This record gives sequence, structure tokens and C-alpha cells, in this order.
Amino acid sequence: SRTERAYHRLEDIHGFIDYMAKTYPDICSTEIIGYSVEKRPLKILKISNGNARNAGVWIDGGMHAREWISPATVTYIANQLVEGWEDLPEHMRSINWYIHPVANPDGYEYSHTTDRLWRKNMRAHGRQCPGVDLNRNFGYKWGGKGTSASPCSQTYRGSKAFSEPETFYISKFISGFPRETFQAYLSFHSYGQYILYPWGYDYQLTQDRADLDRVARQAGTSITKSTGVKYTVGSSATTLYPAAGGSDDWAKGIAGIKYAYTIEMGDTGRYGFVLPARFIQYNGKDGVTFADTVARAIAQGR
Ligand code: 0X9
Ligand code: ZN
Repeated sequence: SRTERAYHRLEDIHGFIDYMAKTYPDICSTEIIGYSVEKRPLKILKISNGNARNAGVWIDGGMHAREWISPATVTYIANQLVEGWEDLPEHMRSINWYIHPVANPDGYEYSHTTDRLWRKNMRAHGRQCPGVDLNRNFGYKWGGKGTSASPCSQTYRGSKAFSEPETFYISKFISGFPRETFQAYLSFHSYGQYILYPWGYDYQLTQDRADLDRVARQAGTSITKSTGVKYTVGSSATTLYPAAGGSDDWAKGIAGIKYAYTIEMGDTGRYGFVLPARFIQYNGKDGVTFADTVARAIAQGR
């Protein structure tokens, strides 16, 4: 089938999710896990062979409004999983996939209509600047390094952990499952071509750093083999900068999800956030390779 070469508005992405659930009811279903500050639905697509005992993998995109390649990549992954389901390797069909392409729907729409480089959500603060950085609002080491208490900052952490519905409902949804359910939490961002693992809040590393690093490097190698694109692998704080309150740290530190990654998609800065749509296909393929690698690691139980 024809590959789309355009960035889509929220309505279209949600329409795609609904279409998937309608067309492939045996493996797809949708759920609204909550509503954003401006009351837009927080909509996810579940893809599964129906076995409730499967390991779960959470994938989100669009937490930062201007990172348009992220929802595009996540939507591409969903499409490849569903359209190619019968031909997928067993390790990918025995995962329950939970896919949330636009985690910041208000900001995403604002970046289309008003300010292309908008990052945060659309929380109003009276006469002060609007917006909370959702990736500083999660409840692990909230308020630490790389976060700001000023509403006008691009990295404003919010008034308290999970003050924002967009982060609160993700944590609520995941916390509603038995603790062993989710084995991976993949958060897609841009840009820079990095595969990052905890911690983000500080330079320390996790006990199982070797596992996180090995799977990340496997993914990086497979990606380079398939599209030629290179990703830099390392912990968030050491590779990028320390920043507390990220979704990945919460997934690892509180939800107990083993494979917690933030993937910074392309490019490395030529176009940055304003990446032309002709690059969607490369990024989409790389996203699928990443999901494949993580699913394989889960199947191997390490
Ligand atoms: O700063 C961020 O939130 C992410 N980079 S971005 O350019 N997309 O804004 C990196 C987040 C890495 N993870 C943590 N710091 N926990
Ligand atoms: Zn981001």
C-alpha cells in the first residue's frame, strides 16, 4: 500500500486509530485513557493476539508538541504491526502493544495552528506563560536537575508531580495493570538520533545497565544495517543532559518496567524539529526495528 508522506493533524491520527480498530477488530481496539487540559481525548491503540498473559509494551509519541516526527514514527509502527501482523515474527505477535501516538494533543495542535516550535502542553497560568513540560512532570525525582519552577521556562515542571492530565492518565493506565505486565516503555522524541536509557535525573546508572545498554546497542546496529542511520547509545544524563521528571525514569523507577527508553529520532540538526515529511519513512523503519529488537529481548527473557 502507498506510504503517506505528510505530517497529520490530531483528528487524522485519531481517525487512523479508529479505522484500525474497525478494520482489524480481531487484533485492534482503542481506548480513551483520559482527556487533556483542553479536553481532547488521550487516545491509544491496543494491538494484540488476544492473550491477556502476553507481556505489554507501551509506546508513546508527541509528548513534545513540535517533535512532529515522533507521532509520525509511532503511527508508522502501529501501521506496520497491524498491516503486517500475519507475517510478523512470533516474538512480536506475542506482545500486547499499547500505542499512544499523540501524548500532548493540545500542544500538537497548537504547533500546527499557531507556533511551530511549541514544546509544552497548554496549561494556562493566569497572566503568566502557558504550558508545562510533560517530560518534567512525571513522578520520579520530580523537581530535580534540568527542571524549572518558572512557568515561562521551556522545561517548566508544573506545580507538582502529575499535575497535568496528559501525564497523570498515562501513569494511571499503566499502574492499573499487574506490575509484571509491562516489560518495555518506549517514548519517542526528536531530534538527535539517540537511544537513551535511565537515569535521566542524574548521572547514576541502574543495576541492570548492562541489559539496557546491550539491547539499545543491538537496536542501533540493526537500524544502521537496515537504513544506514546511526544512533548514539547511552544513559540520558550522561549522553544528553540531566533532566528529572521524565517518563522513562518514572517507568523504570516507579512502574518497574525493565526496558525504559527514550528514542530521539532524526535528524542530527540539519532540519531539527522542522524535519521535512520525506524523512518519515526512514524514521518509521527505524522505529519498527527498535520495537522488533525490544520485543526479541523480552521473548528471550533478559
Ligand atoms: O529533554 C527531554 O525531555 C528529552 N529531549 S528533547 O529534546 N526531546 O526534549 C530527553 C529526555 C531524556 N530522558 C530523561 N531526561 N529522563
Ligand atoms: Zn522531546
